[in-house]
Amino acid sequence: MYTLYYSPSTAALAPHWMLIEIGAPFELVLTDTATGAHKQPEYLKLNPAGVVPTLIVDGAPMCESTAICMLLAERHPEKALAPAVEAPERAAYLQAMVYLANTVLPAFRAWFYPHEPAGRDAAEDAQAAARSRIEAAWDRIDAQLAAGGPYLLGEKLSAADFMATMLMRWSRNMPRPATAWPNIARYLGRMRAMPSLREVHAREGLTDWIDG
Ligand SMILES: N[C@@H](CCC(=O)N[C@@H](CS)C(=O)NCC(=O)O)C(=O)O
Repeated sequence: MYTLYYSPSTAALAPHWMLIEIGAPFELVLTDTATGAHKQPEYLKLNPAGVVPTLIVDGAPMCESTAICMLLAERHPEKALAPAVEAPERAAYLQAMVYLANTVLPAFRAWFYPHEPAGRDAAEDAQAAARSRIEAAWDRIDAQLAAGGPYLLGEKLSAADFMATMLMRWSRNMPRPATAWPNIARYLGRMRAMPSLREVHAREGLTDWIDG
């Protein structure tokens, strides 16, 4: 049994979606970032950075959306959402997860919280820089999909697709959303056809983007 602390449409979406896809029993606890619930002392004991998501695994809190997705894939190997250690796709999988966590996700953090990198006076420049980093990521992923889709790792769906789709969704109101890249648009058409993605939208009360 897992417990996921989440707020709608945030970095909790990929772990939430994976839990549904896996079919694991879990409890969902709304930690609404709009009301500051993620900064309350009780929650900070679980997640000292005061961000969502947090997953309780066997009674212990775990933070970082990408790591949570990797752990869920490992704990439910029957769902084959991560290549085995000896599989040829393993290196590409690790590379994709770290790239999404280390390059793409922080660029979105700077896009949505542009005062963080260098203060409010530099927010406009920080957001412009974040936008170009995000678009560079779409260039790279679009080329990767063109070279060998239909999923990020090729033939097999993996946890990387849950993270990537969540991040692509976050670009929906940007000047050039990820869907402006043709191979990504085709990829998202396939991901949007997954019933579990529709289900996580419904459970989080999200009505935009899922239908294109
Ligand atoms: N690296 C963290 C980032 C989490 C994060 O930035 N979450 C955002 C929502 S997407 C949040 O909690 N924002 C509220 C805040 O920072 O006050 C992860 O991947 O879990």
